[in-house]
Amino acid sequence: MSQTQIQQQDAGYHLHPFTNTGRLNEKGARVITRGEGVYIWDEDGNKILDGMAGLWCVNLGYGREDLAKVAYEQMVTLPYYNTFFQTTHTPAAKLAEAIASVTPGDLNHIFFAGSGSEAIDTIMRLTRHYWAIQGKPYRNILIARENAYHGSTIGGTSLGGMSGMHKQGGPLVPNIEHIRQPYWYGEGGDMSEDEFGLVCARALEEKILEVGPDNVAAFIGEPVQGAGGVIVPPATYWPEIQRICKKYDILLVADEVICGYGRTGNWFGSQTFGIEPDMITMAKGLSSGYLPIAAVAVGDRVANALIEHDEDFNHGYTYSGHPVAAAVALKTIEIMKEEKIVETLRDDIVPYFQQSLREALSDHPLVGHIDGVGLVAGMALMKDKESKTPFPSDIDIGMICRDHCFSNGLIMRATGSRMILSPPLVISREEIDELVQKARLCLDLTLESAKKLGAL
Ligand code: PXG
Repeated sequence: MSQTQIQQQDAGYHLHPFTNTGRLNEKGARVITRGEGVYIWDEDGNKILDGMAGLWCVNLGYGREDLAKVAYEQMVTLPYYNTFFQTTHTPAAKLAEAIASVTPGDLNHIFFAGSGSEAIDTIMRLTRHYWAIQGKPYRNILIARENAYHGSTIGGTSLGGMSGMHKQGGPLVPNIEHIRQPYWYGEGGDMSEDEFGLVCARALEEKILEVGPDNVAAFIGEPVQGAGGVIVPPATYWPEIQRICKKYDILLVADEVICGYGRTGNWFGSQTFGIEPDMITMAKGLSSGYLPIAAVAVGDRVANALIEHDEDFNHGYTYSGHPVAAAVALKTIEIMKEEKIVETLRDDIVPYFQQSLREALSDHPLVGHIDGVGLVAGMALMKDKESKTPFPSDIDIGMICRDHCFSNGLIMRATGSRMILSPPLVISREEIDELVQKARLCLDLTLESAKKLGAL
C-alpha cells in the first residue's frame, strides 16, 4: 500500500489521541514503518533518530528479537488468563517478584494494570480505600500539582494539573487539590534554586492546613514532571515534601510512569531524589513499550492493611497481569540487569549526554535554560534569553522547532515552548553526538524561521 493510501485510511477512520483530527486529516499523518535500535523509519525511507524513545518508553530500543520471542512463546503457551478468581500464572508471579527486586525500600507488593492511567486510578482508589479501612473515610483529599500529568482517564485527568485537559470532558473527580509546580527557571523569580524548592514544597503544608490535615489521604507527584516539560525540581524540594507528608501522616505516592526503569539514572526517580514513597506507579519502561503493561508497587504499610482487612478490594482490570505483557516485562527487567543498563547510564552515558547537550546547545541564542537529569532533558526556547522574554503566543516556537526536527531526521518533542529529549537508554556516545548535532542544526533553522516570521 502506498503512503497516500495509508494516510487516506487513517484520515477516514482513525481518531488520534491529543490531536486536532480535522487539521491532521488535511495534511495526513506521517507513516512510521519500522524501528531498529534508536532509529525509526518512515514510509518514504527516511531514517529518524528517536530522541523520545517512542513516548518515553522504548528504553531498550527498537527491534529486539529477545523480547519478541518471549511474547511469541507465551502466546502459544497461554495467551490469556485472568488473575481475579483465585488463579495466577507464571509470568504474573515471576514479574511481581522481579519488580520487587528492583523497587526501593519496602515497595514489594505489586498490583498490575494495563496503562499508566489505570495505575493512577488504582492509587486514587487504593489511597482512599486505605484510609476508609483505617476508620477514617473522611481522609479522602488527594493533593497533586499544577502542570502534572497523570494520564487521561477521568481519574488521571482530574489528578493531573493540565488546564487544557480540565476544560474538557468534566465534571472532574471531586476532592482533588493542586499546588504549584517547582519550576525554578520559569517561576523562581529572584530566589535561589534551593530557596525556591522549599517555597514550593511548603505550598503543600499550606494546602494541608487549608483543607485540614485530617482530610488528606495522599500527595502524588512525578519525581520529574515529564509531559509538563521536564521540570527537574530543586534538590531541596523532595526531602521537604517527604518531611511534610511524615509530619501530617499523609501517604506519599511517586508517579514513576516516566521516571521508573532507569530514566533518571537510577532504577527509580525516587532513588535519584531521595524519596521514600508509600506507593509508586510504573508503566512505559516496564516493558520497554513493547506491550502495554503497568503496575503499582505498594509498601508494607498499605499492603499489610489490605491483607489484614478481611474484605475484597473491588478493583482490577481484565488485563491486570496479562501473561504475554508480563512475560515481556519480565524479560525487560532481566535484560536491564544482564546488560547493566542502569550502571552504564550512571557511569558513562548520563554524564556524556548531559554534558554534550550543554556544550552544544547552551550558548544557542534561542536556548534560555536546559533542565536535565539522567537521560531526560527539557530546553526552554526564549525570544530573548537575557531578559527571559518568551515568544508571543501567536508564534508557536516549539511546533516550528519540532517540524524542523521531523524534517531533519530527529524526533524531539515540544511542550509549549520547551523542547524535550528522552532517548532510548541504550543510546551510544556516537548516537548522542548525532543527536546534539541535529538538535543544534534544527535550533538554527528554528531561529531562521522565527526571523522570517518577524518574531525576532
Ligand atoms: N503518569 C505519568 C507520569 C505519565 O507520564 C501517565 C501517568 C499515563 O500513562 P498512560 O499509559 O495511561 O498513557 C503518563 C503518560 C506526552 C505524553 O505528550 C506523556 C504520557 C502519555 C501521553 C503523552 O508527553 N505520559
